Amino acid sequence: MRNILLKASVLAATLLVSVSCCNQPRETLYTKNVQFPEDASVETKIDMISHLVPTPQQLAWQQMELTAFLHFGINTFTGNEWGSGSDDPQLFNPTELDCEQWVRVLRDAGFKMVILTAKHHDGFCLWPTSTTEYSVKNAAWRNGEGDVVAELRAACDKYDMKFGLYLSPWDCNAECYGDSPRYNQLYVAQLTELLTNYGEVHEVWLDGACGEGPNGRVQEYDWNAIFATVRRLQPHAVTAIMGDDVRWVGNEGGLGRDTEWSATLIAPKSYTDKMAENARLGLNEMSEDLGSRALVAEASKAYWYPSEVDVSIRPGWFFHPEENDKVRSLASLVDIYFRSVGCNSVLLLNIPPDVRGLLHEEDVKRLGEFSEYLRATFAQNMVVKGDEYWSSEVGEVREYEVVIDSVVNTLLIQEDITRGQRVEEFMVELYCDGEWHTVAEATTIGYKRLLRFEESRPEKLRITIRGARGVANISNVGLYYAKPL
Ligand code: FUL
Repeated sequence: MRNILLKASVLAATLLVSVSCCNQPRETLYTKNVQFPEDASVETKIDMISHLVPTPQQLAWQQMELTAFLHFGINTFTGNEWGSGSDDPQLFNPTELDCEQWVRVLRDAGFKMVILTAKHHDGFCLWPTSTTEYSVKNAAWRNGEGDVVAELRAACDKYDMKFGLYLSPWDCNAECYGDSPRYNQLYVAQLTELLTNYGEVHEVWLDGACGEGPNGRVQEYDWNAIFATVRRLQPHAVTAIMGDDVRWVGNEGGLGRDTEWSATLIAPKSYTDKMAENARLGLNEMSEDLGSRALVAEASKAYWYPSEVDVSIRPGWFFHPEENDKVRSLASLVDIYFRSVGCNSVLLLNIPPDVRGLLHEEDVKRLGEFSEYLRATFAQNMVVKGDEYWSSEVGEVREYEVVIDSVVNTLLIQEDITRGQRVEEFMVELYCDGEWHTVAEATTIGYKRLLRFEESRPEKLRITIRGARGVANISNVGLYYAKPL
């Protein structure tokens, strides 16, 4: 009997799958980038960009939502933001370094990954590299026997935290900086050490800062060799900023765009042969519009290049004791969350360890408040069946029941980006006191969109997809109450 029942349920499941397959014609998806045919019409290009999807690692990265940045190095001990490369390495001497404290605090606050400045622009290396003497090997700390990268790695393993690295291309200490081939070799050797000896690395963060070497020589980076090294040694890592998986949002103030396309027309800066096309389209990371129909019409190629919002919890990136009373308020952190995670971006929040080698009490306290606020806000979705998948034609409207007597002021909506980012415009209405009220009108959704509005006690919610590139796939809709701060 059990066997017959089992067979019957397997058959039913198979039929269901095939029915939904028959209903939906097979779609061709383009992973990470798509080249438009030369003679493609605007409609064809729009259709193609609507089928542009992330790689599995870009998707996993987006789903993490919260990453912590850890600026720590010689600057922590000199008070500088940008070191000159000539500070005595002996100065690096945290008295109570405890990477487990960092990771425990960050994990409890909801962060899924940490990124450490293994080397900042000053060139000081937090691991005992064989490529330079300017490292922890020559620090007072543990008589030169320490390795911050290894300690953080071990802490991440212990607390199940993903691990990422920042390795500044600009290096004020390296004597060969500006002697391009020699420095490129040194840089690739440093990357090789980091990506070989410290387990799995999930994000490699390479910024675009580029100073002059000794005698005014300008360094030309060999991005092809650099990214080939990352792909070879850590094929599952995403590469950020100069890399082609994760895009800098364009400011350091925590401000994502209202209209934030992950399916963009901007080529990553390390694609040097594409810079003429960026210039022709008038695009840089700061441009307001990176994905409109007008740009699609002009472009020859599109990129899945989602935004990361990097911002510090303090005025500086590195720890400065005089900023202990300038840690961002809870209201500021929450605003940043709504403007980053709530605007189709990942939040990369910097929390710099102090001279003891600990996350400072003020920052720890604020992170606790932040995570408690998010937990309380998003504890219960007040929309009934908000996670029912909805494939919507343009102009379609969907009504949802709301849990009786709930007071709400925040909408959450998500697109299934594994089928592309498509929504261009949508409207949110609430049914209260016998009438529909428009509470929000917005443009893009992407992985996640959060919208705040006045406190209401609705019976029903209505979403209208006013504009989209083909069928929009909405995977989740929610209503919540975010306590005003
Ligand atoms: C920039 C650097 O110049 C800053 O010091 C900081 O590291 C920031 C995250 O990236 O390019």
